[in-house]
Amino acid sequence: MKFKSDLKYSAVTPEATYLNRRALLGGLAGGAALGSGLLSAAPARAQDAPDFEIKGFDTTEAPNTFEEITSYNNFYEFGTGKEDPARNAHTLTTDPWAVEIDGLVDNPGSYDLADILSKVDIDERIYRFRCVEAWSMVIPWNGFELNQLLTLAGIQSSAKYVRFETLFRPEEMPGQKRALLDWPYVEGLRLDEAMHPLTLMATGLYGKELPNQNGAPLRLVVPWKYGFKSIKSIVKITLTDTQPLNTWKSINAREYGFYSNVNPEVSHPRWTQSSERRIGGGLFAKRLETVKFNGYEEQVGDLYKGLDLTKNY
Ligand SMILES: Nc1nc2c(c(=O)[nH]1)N[C@H]1C(S)=C(S)[C@@H](COP(=O)(O)O)O[C@H]1N2
Ligand SMILES: [Mo]
Repeated sequence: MKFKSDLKYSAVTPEATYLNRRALLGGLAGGAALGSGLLSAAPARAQDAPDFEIKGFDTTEAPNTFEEITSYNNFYEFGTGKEDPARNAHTLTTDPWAVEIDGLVDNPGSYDLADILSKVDIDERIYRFRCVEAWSMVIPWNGFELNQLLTLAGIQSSAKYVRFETLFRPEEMPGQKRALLDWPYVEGLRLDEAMHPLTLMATGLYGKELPNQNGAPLRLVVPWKYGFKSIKSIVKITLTDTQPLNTWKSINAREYGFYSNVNPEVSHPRWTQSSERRIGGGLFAKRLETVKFNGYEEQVGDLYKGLDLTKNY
């Protein structure tokens, strides 16, 4: 795998110092000024600083802990409880893994994950993550921009949307033995959303291999959209000219749309989307205000010029 920058310590340093070093490196020209005294300062919790900035690709907020990110999950293939995926997902075989790419591409076929990883640039991205259920986290992902993979596949000019499918393997995914959802889980993006540099194919977090409960070995991350758009354990990608029907919209189109951009102004029919609970904040933490496009309006607002976001929710 190639790394975009040579200032990547995450793979070789423990998580605690990684966070501090990364925060420091953001404000320094190089790594020379790193001192052990500075490194020992604990990062502030998000609740201490409800204001945030997006610098480059990263949010300035403190990430959630590895423990929080890997123990509170939505992955219905392993059960509907937040703790079910961490308990059950160890049964999933993630190696070997291949992704079938078909539809409106010049180079359709089965792409071996190891082969994909040898051709893309792995980056680190600290993204805000907002579930439609109104909880949120800050997650340091590792992964590559989806546009790199789609470019390898050769996008044909008639392609307008990208459809994604999760693995269907009920022997290893016990939730798929029940008719909870119409399996396999399906998601979709408009092609310009899929090509946006923020749209990530995650392969890891905190510099470690992606844990199964987070969608190993390959999952989508679209930080300005509700979490259900970020489909896990992807085995199929199809370029199409028609809008794909995503799983949650197929179940309840009144509550879950195709776009699902984070939007405090458009309530879910059963709850407000104007605020959110940051995981790890504790029982008495103040709810945070939800921000349009989850804080990424400057980067992605132009994609939706002229679109009625109330109708296209
Ligand atoms: N295949 C699949 N992908 C999925 C889901 C799922 O149940 N199955 N849940 C979605 C929802 S609702 C959310 S909020 C995120 C959760 O990601 P995380 O567990 O890594 O935080 O995954 C999304 N991707
Ligand atoms: Mo979600």
